[in-house]
Amino acid sequence: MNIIGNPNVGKSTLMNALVGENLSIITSKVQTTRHRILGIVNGDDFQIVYSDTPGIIKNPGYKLQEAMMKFVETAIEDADIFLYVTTMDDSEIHPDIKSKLNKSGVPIIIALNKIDLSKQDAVAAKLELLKSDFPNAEVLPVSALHKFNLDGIFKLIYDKLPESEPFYPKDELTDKTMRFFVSEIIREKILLFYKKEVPYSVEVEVDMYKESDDRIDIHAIIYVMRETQKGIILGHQGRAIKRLGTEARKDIEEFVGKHIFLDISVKVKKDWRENENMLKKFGYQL
Ligand SMILES: Nc1nc2c(ncn2[C@@H]2O[C@H](COP(=O)(O)OP(=O)(O)OP(=O)(O)O)[C@@H](O)[C@H]2O)c(=O)[nH]1
Ligand SMILES: [Mg+2]
Repeated sequence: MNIIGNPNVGKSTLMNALVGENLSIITSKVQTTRHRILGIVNGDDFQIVYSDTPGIIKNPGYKLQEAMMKFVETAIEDADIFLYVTTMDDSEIHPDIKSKLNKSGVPIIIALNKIDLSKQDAVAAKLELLKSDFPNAEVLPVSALHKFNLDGIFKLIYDKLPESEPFYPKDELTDKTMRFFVSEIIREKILLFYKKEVPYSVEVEVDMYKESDDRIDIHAIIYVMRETQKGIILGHQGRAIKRLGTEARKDIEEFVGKHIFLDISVKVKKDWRENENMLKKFGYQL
């Protein structure tokens, strides 16, 4: 059940709502999601493996973006159902993606998201257009944010699920580790609190995660590309990073349900976005 679409259309919001957990981070900025993140839902007689992906970047500008698009390519190849997400004001569907989906022979569901922002007439016209783009698809208006018509999406998916043994154990929620989710929560705060190119110049690594009975000690490293960006992340007298740490800690505590000690360092790693070894270390495939 692979979710794909252009940046910022609400793919992650939709996956989280369908899974019922905040697995993917969500912000109003494009390119929030950088990885492929699985969310697994189990019922008595079914297992749905949702796969959130980065938004499609038409012309990747650096290796990190190429690696993000690798995740999209893989998701196009291994889907047994597509959930293509778009909105009223979304840019054109990438022609290659459109033809790949249409030729795949795999069931396609199109979610026209954010319809809470639009008039009904306009929505109806857009649904018709989408039907002509994807003749074999089921097209559905939804609002991931307001949880409108998500049962409609679920029913369509359930009907189209292939017969198969479950891929994952029934108590598994995702394929990602706690370290990954902690680093994502920190990156979400960076997307929220810093402007312009800063969030796109940053990667977060959790290099220590030590759990004891009553608390978890975590150390994270924020990698930036330049010395000036380090100064911006730290802020005047370290105020910016203090706020970042406080807000991230609250969310991590909520996510893991335990008391957290969070320590964050900032390191300059010149042009890490182009560095294959660094990208591999951060979990990207090239
Ligand atoms: N009004 C409205 N806003 C929505 C809806 N769904 C998502 N959003 C908002 O759209 C923005 C982007 O949402 P995301 O879920 O991060 O979008 P995405 O497609 O995963 O974005 P990338 O990971 O950057 O490709 C956020 O500000 C969401 O709150 C919706 O149904 N209605
Ligand atoms: Mg996303």
